[in-house]
Amino acid sequence: MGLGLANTLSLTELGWKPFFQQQLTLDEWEQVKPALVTGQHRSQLELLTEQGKQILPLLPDMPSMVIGDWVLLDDAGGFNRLLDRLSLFSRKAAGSKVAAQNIAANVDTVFVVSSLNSNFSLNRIERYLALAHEAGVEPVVVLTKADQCDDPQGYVQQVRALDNMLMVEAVNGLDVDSVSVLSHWCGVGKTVAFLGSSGVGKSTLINTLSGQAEQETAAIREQDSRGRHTTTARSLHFMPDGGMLLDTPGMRELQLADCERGVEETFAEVAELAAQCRFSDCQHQSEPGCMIQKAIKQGDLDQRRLDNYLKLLREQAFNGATLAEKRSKDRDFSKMVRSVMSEAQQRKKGL
Ligand SMILES: Nc1nc2c(ncn2[C@@H]2O[C@H](COP(=O)(O)OP(=O)(O)OP(=O)(O)O)[C@@H](O)[C@H]2O)c(=O)[nH]1
Ligand SMILES: [Mg+2]
Ligand SMILES: [Zn+2]
Repeated sequence: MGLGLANTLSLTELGWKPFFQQQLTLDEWEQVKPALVTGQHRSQLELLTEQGKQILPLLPDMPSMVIGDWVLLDDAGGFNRLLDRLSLFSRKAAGSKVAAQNIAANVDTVFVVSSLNSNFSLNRIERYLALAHEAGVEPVVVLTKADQCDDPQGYVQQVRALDNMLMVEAVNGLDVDSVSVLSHWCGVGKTVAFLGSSGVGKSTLINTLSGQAEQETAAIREQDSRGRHTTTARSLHFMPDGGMLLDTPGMRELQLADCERGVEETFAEVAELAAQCRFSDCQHQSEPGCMIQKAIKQGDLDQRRLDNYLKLLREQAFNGATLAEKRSKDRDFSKMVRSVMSEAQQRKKGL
């Protein structure tokens, strides 16, 4: 984290907004101190208040907190409570683990970073867009390594064709002038999260935008254009003129869970067509009166986009159901533990 300025930042510069202020009573405002979560470790959080850095040891009865969260501290610097969030990014934890994983809270903009090499994928970009829309955060698609690509504008057009309201920029992440098109989103008190696969140049962008070589970066593998997971933890960086940049490790797999609204919003024109199909349970394959198949035949909709829409809808529903089942099993288990314990207590008391 950029230490230089961080010690003297005001609450507004740290991203404090009326939405958070409104959650405090007048008494609280006099007695407690707001603190921003800037780093996460297994047993403690790094916080930043107007007075500077502070460590908060984690205790079992605290709620789960994530970078970008605002918490209130009491006089002694102890945890008082977590404030409601403006936005929250979460995904299904990687691998076979059945759990939701929070990525960041209270982010203003997400840069969906993708490089202009053989690793470019519209399907993957749509996946990240669904996550951003679900979180209620404005996405900007940032296409890196424009300097290594023959036709960056061709790719910009491809991404823009997904949604003509979408913001898309092609940049050379190593060049200060080139990345200046992104500074619009990185103003005072604003937080931008960088999401994307390993090796696409998230940390490189953060170094160039913040004018510091804070984050380690590493060359990608030649044969498949993929990165080596150089960044291993999320971290918040401060820009010289204000603004916070959240670096994240490249995700090996981004699985969506409980993300229906985000998928529908990302594929708004497909969802609109689906609503006009003759049958309300249309599978959009070969049913008569299917408006989606009609649009594909007329060349108005890509088969790829339909396939990805259906895939992401199925995936988020499946993962959502798995998580719900796990939660209900956990609840049953803790209920059972509680009842066994109270039986044991009653036996002890000779009841
Ligand atoms: N030519 C060129 N190289 C770039 C650009 N952006 C990043 N690179 C290079 O790509 C490699 C990977 O960049 P990183 O910034 O480490 O990628 P990352 O997204 O942070 O990767 P992880 O930390 O593994 O998730 C480095 O060698 C960078 O110098 C760019 O716009 N142009
Ligand atoms: Mg990195
Ligand atoms: Zn249909």
